[in-house]
Amino acid sequence: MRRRLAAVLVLATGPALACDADFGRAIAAEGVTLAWRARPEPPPLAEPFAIEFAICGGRPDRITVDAVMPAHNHGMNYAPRLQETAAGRYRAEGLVLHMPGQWRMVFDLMLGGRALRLSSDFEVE
Ligand SMILES: [Cu+2]
Repeated sequence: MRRRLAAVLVLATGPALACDADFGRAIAAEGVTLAWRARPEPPPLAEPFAIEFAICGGRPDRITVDAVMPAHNHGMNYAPRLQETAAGRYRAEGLVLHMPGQWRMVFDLMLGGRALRLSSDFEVE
């Protein structure tokens, strides 16, 4: 069984954020928009990097962030750390993509008892 190395954040209730983030990569589903960017951008190969993201349209109770390679059915070898940096703004650090190819950033949100998965595919060279 594959180890789970996703970052998990459990949140107190608070205000939802207005959709004003210009983070470049956006995913929208079921009335929720998640905008994210890598730091540095694009995500590097085999070097630690961070992502910043903003969620609007709802405030999750719980967030899980993971990066996986769908073609190879594996994730990362390191567990990232996730924190809320401002209302509705988040930063995950310590992600490492150890192989070139197609990766998928996966955000699992719990929103008022509803599970929502948002994902975004990108290439790493
Ligand atoms: Cu792989």
